Amino acid sequence: MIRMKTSRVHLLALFLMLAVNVSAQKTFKNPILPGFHPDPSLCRVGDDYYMVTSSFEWFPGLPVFHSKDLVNWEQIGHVLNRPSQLQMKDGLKASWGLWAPTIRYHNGLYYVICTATGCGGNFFVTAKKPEGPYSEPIFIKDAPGIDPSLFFDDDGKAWYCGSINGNDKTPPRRYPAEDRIYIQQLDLATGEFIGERHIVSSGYAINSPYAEAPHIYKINGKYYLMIAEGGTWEDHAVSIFTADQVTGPYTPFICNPVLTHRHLGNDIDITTIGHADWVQTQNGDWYAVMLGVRPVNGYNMLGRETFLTPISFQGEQPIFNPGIGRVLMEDKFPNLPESPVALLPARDDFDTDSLRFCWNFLRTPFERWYELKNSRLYINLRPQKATELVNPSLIARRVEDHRFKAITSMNFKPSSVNEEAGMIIMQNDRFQYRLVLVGKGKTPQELCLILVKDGNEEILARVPYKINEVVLAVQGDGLKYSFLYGTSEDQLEFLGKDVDATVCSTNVAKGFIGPFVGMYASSNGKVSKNKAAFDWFSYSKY
Ligand code: 6LW
Repeated sequence: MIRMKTSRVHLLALFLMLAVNVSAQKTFKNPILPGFHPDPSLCRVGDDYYMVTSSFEWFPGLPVFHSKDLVNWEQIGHVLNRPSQLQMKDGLKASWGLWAPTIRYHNGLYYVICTATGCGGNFFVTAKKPEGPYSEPIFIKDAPGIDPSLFFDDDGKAWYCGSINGNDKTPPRRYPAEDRIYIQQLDLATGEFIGERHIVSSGYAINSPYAEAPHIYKINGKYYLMIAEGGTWEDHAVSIFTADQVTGPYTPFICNPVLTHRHLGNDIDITTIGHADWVQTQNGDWYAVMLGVRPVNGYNMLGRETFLTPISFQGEQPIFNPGIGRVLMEDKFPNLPESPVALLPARDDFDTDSLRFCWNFLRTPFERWYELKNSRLYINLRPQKATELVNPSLIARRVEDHRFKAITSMNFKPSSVNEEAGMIIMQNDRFQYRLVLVGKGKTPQELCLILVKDGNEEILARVPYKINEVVLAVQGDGLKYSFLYGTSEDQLEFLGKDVDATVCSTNVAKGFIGPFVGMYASSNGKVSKNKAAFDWFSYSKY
């Protein structure tokens, strides 16, 4: 009897110990940057971490984030926020623009190197502070290809490492989509290469398409080359090579690819894992960031997002998420002081002097067609349309959640039949929904839900709407969007219920970006002096 009691006490003690242990096991949730944030690159300066991601044809270019714990990130600016730095002119194709930046810190300067696809090529900029201001771009002469990165060696030399298309000057591709990684010394003062170009890899796997996203590191005297291969979708993977000299030869690791989800099938929580960069914490631990997709029935509804996973070195060999070997939706919190960031309210009342960092324009706005005044955002109607490859009067933010609600309150009096203003949710010029108040011609002023699919415009629903104040909303739920309107937030009616949201998926729209939701105004080819006034815009997940 007594013995039993003792063993019960022991059991209870053990249970309590376990419970304490379990509760002490702090975790974090992936993705660490939800919504369209592909091609992450990060660096550590002291106890601070800085990260940049691709922004393609959206302006300002390359958001910069700061974190103290690798989990909680706050946007502190953009690398390219002046039109002089980034000339994304009319005609620049959807999904072109800024691809795959790398951020590094060296001798008191932050360096960001990137490709301006279709608008200048490979360039770098520098800044004294991570949030900027960054310099005007220095375009690198005779640097073909994409995905540039910089490596500073101990002897002070700077090395460019990039991906070159196998058709481009180098001998032709031996198999479809064979790309190569090259390394060449770079003169940072002139943007000119020095010495020979070294082709160091075309991927680990034989027949591996798209060797890209290279980064070089030096650890304990050894050079590590980390690359992505397999292409940026479900076959994506990370491979690692080492060398004794920066220019190679680089030997692939035996356990390549060191990280991929390609063997897990497409019916899992995270696919497409690849394009990684890593960092050592001030405590000696290693972490990698990389892009991934949270699919819904195989559809990529949010674009490629940024994920975090631990690494531990087994001798010279980095093991990504040891014992697990894949990126998890929830994982052990890094051994760093948890530092939550102050979240901005979901609703933007437009009572600031400049737009919040979350807002973006399509291509470079070379003229000022919006104004923040009296706690309102005024958007001028211009002839440019959201269905053209231009800089339309459109201000939008990333959709970051599978279940979300975006609402705005607008005041707009269309003065002719070609005028429209309202809400837009879009991938690009050819795939979008617009919920807009349109002008009065022979018919009364009306609210229209317009679908643009493969460039073809169709009015899905319309309703006469005589007042000039309107609340517009889009609600996302997995593969469906619902569109609502009304005179106030609590009196909304459906104009379209559960319509097909896959129109705004990357699978259907193609390209490399994710969906954006925002405000839009156009006079559709005609000159206009009219404006639409937005009182507030709110975005939240539910
Ligand atoms: C990026 C490259 C890629 O430059 O996609 O397919 C490009 N691979 O790494 C855009 O993110």
